[in-house]
Amino acid sequence: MEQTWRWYGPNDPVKLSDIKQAGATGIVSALHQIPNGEVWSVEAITERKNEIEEAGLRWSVVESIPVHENIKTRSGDYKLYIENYKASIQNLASCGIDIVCYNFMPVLDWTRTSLDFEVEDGSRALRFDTTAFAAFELYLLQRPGAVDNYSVAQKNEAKQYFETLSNEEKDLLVKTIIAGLPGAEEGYTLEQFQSVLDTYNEVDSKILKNNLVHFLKEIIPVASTNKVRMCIHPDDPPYPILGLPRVVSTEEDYAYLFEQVPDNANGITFCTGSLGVRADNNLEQILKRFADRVHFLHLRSTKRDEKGNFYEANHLEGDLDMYAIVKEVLLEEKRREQEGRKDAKIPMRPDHGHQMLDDLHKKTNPGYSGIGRLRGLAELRGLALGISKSL
Ligand code: CS2
Ligand code: MN
Repeated sequence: MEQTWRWYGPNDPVKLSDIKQAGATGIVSALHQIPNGEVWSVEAITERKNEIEEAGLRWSVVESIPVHENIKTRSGDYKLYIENYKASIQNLASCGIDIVCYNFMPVLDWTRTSLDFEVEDGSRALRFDTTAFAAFELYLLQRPGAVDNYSVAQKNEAKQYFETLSNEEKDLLVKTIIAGLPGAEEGYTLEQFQSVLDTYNEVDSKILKNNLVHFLKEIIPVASTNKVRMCIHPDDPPYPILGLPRVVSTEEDYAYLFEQVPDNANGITFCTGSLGVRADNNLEQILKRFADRVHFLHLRSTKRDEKGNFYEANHLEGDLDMYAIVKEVLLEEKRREQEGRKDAKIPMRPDHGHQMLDDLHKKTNPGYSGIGRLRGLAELRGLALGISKSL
């Protein structure tokens, strides 16, 4: 595996020199300053690339070129945005950057209800609490239709929880959910948020799936000709929320996308933390089935309970068997080597990490503090070394 690290660019509190000390060799980055839908110019790409290379690192993966909302709903200027997307892929290819991660989640990228959940050792993790989320949409957002998505018991529990919240806590919950986590390019106010949700009134999962396939049929041939591997990140959490459809959550979802657009440039960002939230997702099976199109790995773990709440666990703990996952990845890399594939080394990053030690007193990007990810990367690196010696 190529050890990589997500870097948000010059404003990231974690510097390229820190990343080097963490032992990563590859950088995962995006041009967050460019508004969604616009073309990434060769100049802007080159500037970022040079900065990374001057630090002795390599820009291995783009995460993400955001997909404009109009493409997801197939409305407005979606045709222009698709053309722009193709141009960005071509420009990246001309600069030698050939792996692009993206997602197709409506409105919100990854979603949590708490960014500072304290785990047993005193470090802080990101958490999704179903009751808090219900309280948000039932009583703060007051989304029409939300009442039909919950049982009487769930509504009562959400109401009780809501009544314990101070005004500051209410504001924080709203902010946590809709103000945009790092990597999500858009943040909203409550009013704006409801109006964006409304743009999906006519878009059910069948339509969203079609829109995704349509998008893939447009961009994958361009990626393929330019030798760029596209990798779609799964939904996080991997089930519908806010009455919005979700179409990249399960093995079947992926199977459908590859059946529709078989080119190997149509690949996966295998994010164990996202997929692992569903008890019915068999991660080892998904990985085995689609191994040859896993172009990028996000390794982390989550711990869920019977109510669907989950928090981000330490990388080698939680619900998933990281040993089995990493072993399967290393076997796939061996297969690729034997086939003479140039992409035998798959870029991997410790997806998120806990806020811990000195970082508890610093302003950090939620999930993307330095020390927690350093711990994650170190553990994963050791695990991989141990397994590879025994293969
Ligand atoms: C998140 C997302 O779980 C994750 O990786 O950090 O920001 C993710 O990177 C994007 O959804 C991928 O497009
Ligand atoms: Mn991820």
